[in-house]
Amino acid sequence: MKTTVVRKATTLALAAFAALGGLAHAADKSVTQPEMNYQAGASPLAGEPMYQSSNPKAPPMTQAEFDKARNIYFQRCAGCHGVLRKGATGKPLTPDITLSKGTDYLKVFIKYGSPAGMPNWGTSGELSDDEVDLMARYIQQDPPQPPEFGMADMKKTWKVVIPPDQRPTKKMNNYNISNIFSTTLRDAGEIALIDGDTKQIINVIKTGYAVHISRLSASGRYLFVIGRDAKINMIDLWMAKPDTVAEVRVGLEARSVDTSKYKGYEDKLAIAGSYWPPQYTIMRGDTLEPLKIVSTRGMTVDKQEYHPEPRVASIVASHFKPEWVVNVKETGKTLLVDYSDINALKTTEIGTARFLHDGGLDSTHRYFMVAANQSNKIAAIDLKEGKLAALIDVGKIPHPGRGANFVHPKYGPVWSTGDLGDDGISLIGTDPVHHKAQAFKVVETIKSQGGGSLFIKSHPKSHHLYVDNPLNPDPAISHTVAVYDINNLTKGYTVLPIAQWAGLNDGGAMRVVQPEYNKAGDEVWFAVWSAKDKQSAIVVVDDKTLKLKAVIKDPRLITPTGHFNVYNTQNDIY
Ligand code: DHE
Repeated sequence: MKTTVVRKATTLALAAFAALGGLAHAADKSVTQPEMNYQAGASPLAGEPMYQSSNPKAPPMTQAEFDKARNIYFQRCAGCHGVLRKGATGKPLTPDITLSKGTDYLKVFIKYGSPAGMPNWGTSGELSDDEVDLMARYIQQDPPQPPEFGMADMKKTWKVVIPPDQRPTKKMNNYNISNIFSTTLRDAGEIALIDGDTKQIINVIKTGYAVHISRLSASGRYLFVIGRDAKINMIDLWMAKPDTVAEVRVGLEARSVDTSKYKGYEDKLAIAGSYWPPQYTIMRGDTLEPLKIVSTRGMTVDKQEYHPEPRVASIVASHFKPEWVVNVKETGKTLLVDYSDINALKTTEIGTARFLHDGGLDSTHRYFMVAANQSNKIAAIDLKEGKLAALIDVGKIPHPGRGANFVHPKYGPVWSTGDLGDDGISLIGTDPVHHKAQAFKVVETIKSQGGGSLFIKSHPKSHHLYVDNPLNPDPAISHTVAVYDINNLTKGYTVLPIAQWAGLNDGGAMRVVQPEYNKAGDEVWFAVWSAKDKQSAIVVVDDKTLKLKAVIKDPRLITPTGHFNVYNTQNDIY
């Protein structure tokens, strides 16, 4: 199948915005429906068998009713309220709280929602009255617990497709592999490897369910991809046609993976964090053989209370020490895991803030800047000293992806994040040597097009800053991207009509997601993300002229979301 590369903009009237699901009542809530959908993504745990414990005080439920409710819970509710209903970004829903409220009260809450952000599941039409009643009874039962996933389970899923001694000893293809892009094809459970030079698809590779992120080994040879179902694919970019050489599942639900990048440990080890069970797993870097599993269950940073399911959010490899930075969401702890001797594992536990999510390194790679999203804070971790440099208050629900680094004309080097919950972009000083007064402070807040921003990007060779807004309810915003001239930030932004440039006209949602530069830093790629049964595309913009450079369309590009340039991801350039 041949990839179509359209080299000029096609004119198109913007297709009607396909509702992301129940927007109608979002306006009167502090959290918009798309934002809620983002937090409450379907969990792969819905399909896991779980034990039904019958609490004699709870309203009766048949096994069939319980199973149906459990399924709905894991599809809609677990993302916010937690697998064990102990509360995450949503309130706890354990029987000690819900039984005293009673079925009628809970039904009203589920049907109409709350101003604090609980969606109106009934009045939005997402759940019928019978389902609302079912869920009100379900949350009064003891929460069923999904199974654990230990070494024996991992070993059963571990597969070395091509052992290291049968792999190529040199690059066997003519691709410029440092400019390949790995594009997430979310709902297909695949990634597309796209040649950044020719814009042709090299291979489409089957991965885990709703695959989430891609990361590179230190050498840039191996690509690691993790699905929401915690399946990792290790892909060898030296093969004549790059493909999977090893795979393993490290749990039942996960989001993060990385490898050892410190000098002397390049490509030796890999690490993945899971949402369920709450743990991280260290693996061999050439085969994914699981070596060690560490639980993250423990006490929260603020109230010092036990939390049974602290999920592992972002992980990044330090360039300063043989360490990984592991961010534990519900306890609000950042762990510096020293991998120099995994049999005598040394961990530095830094108390940061609850609800740690995504983040990235500053331009010197010394500081890891991580969003504690529902705490409206960024934590700056000093990877050289192994301590917290600062906790910085920012706007509502910061969501940086890995953030964007650039040199502010007045305040020097800054790292920046957009927000999901408001229209601010926070620029944070990161140079304590030459700009001490500004270090780890918000030096300026600029305005974005609106809330619903997920990703922001710049490049050392560019003077542009790109900010997306895929979860903004206004299609005029979610279909476009804002570009700033970093030398003239007060001038405001230029809007690029990315979805229109894609030339799609089948009424898809066309959310424009995640700016990503090529290796040279002279073009920027965007996903135009529509539903599984609609056409999507990748749009490439010329960074100098801000004009359309190419559109990549192909029937295999199903629900593209994130895309990761090999060189920039390998070297943490953003
Ligand atoms: Fe993500 C990164 C979790 C929904 C696209 N996402 C991350 C990271 C975490 C995370 C913990 C950081 C990984 C790291 O750096 O090691 N994401 C979650 C969720 O829990 C959440 C809210 C709900 C869910 O059910 O998964 C969620 N994420 C989404 C989406 O809906 C997005 C927009 C589309 C998709 O593909 O699912 C999405 N998340 C991404 C992308 C990154 C990411 C593209 C990597 C950003 C980067 O620049 O590295």
